[in-house]
Amino acid sequence: MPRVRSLELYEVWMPLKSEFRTSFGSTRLRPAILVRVEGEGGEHGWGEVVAGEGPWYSYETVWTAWHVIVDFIAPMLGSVEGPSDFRERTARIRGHNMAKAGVEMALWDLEARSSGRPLWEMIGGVRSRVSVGVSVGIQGSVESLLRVVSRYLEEGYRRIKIKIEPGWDVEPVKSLRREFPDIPLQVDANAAYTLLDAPRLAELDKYSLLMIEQPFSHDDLVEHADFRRMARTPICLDESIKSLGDAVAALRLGSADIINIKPGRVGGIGEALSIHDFWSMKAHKPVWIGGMLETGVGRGHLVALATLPGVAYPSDISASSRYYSEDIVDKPWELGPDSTIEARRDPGIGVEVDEAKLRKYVKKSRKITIK
Ligand code: OSB
Ligand code: MG
Repeated sequence: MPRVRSLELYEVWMPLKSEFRTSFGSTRLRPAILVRVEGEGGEHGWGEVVAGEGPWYSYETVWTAWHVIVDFIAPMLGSVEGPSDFRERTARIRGHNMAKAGVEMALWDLEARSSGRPLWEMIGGVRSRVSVGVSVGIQGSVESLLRVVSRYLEEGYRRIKIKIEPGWDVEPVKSLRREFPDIPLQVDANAAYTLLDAPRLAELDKYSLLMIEQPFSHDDLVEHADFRRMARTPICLDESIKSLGDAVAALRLGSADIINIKPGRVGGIGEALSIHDFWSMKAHKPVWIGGMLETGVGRGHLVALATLPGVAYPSDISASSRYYSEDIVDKPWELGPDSTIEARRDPGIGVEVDEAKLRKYVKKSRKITIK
C-alpha cells in the first residue's frame, strides 16, 4: 500500500425513505462519517464509520468516532504500512471499533485500488454475486407489517428479517407465517429480552425461523448459551461479538449457532476476516454479513465481505434504494436476480463517491495531513 499522505472526514446526514425502528430506538436521519485516505501517488480509498447519533446500538456515536479518529487514530497513521498492521498500530486505543473500522476500511480500499483489483478478490472472496435479504423495522400494526413485507417480496427480496421487542414478537411472526408460509424468515431482538422471557421466545420455535438474532444483553454470552439449550431455533449473535476473542468465547460456552459479522462492530475488515475464518473454518458454523444502514461506501465493503466462502445465509445488504432516495455513490447498489447483489469487478469497493451528491448531505468536513 502507498504511504498515506492525508485523511479526510465527512460527516453526512442521510434522510431515510421511512423511519427505521428497532428495540433500541428510531432513526429518520442517518448520520455517518465518510473517510477518504489519499496515498503518496494520488491514489485514494473510502471507508465509512457506522456509529449512530446516540450510544444505543453500541457506546460509540458519530461524535465520539470523530474525536477518536482526529485526536488518536490520525496521529498513529504515519507508521501504518497497510491495512493488515492497522490493528496492531492502533491497539493502544481500547474499543472504539467503529472509529477504527472506518479508517481501516479506507486503507483496504486504497490498497485494492492501488493494485487495480476488486477488494472482494483481494480478501479471498469466492463469488461475484452475494445473496441478500431485507431488514424490516418495528411497525405500528400487523397490517402495516404485512403490507411492507409484501412490497419487499414484490421488489425481489427473498429473505425477510423483522425486528422484534417485548410486545411485538409472536403475533407479527405468526401473522407473517400465515400469509407467507414458505419465505426464509428470521427475527432480530437487538438485546431487548432477559432469560425471564425464555418461554415466550421459545414459542417462536413453531414458526420455522432461520434464526433469532441477539435476544439478550449486548455483551452477554452466558444467557444466550442457557437459552440455546432451551429452544430449537438457531441463535445468532450480533452485538455480543466485538472481536475474535468474543467468538472464541462464544464457541467455548456454546452461546451461538451463527454469527452476524459487521466490520464496523468488530473494528474493521481484518478482524471480520479472522472471525469469519474461525467460525466457519475452525468451528464449521455459518456466518453472514450484517448491515448498519450504510451509504454506498459502507455497502461496498459489506458486499466484498459477503463474497467470503463461509457466508452461508443471506446478508443484510439491501439495495441503496431500500433506505435512500439518493445514494452518494456514482453507481448505487441494485438488487439483481434471485435476491442477490453483484460484487463489481472495478478496483476497490467498485464505486466512487459522487462529490456533488456528497456536498448535499455533508454537515462538517476536515482534512488532516499525515506526517
Ligand atoms: O441489529 O442488525 C442490526 C440496523 C442498525 C443497527 C443494527 C441493526 C440494523 C439492521 C439493518 O438490522 C441492517 C441493514 O439493512 O443495514
Ligand atoms: Mg442485529
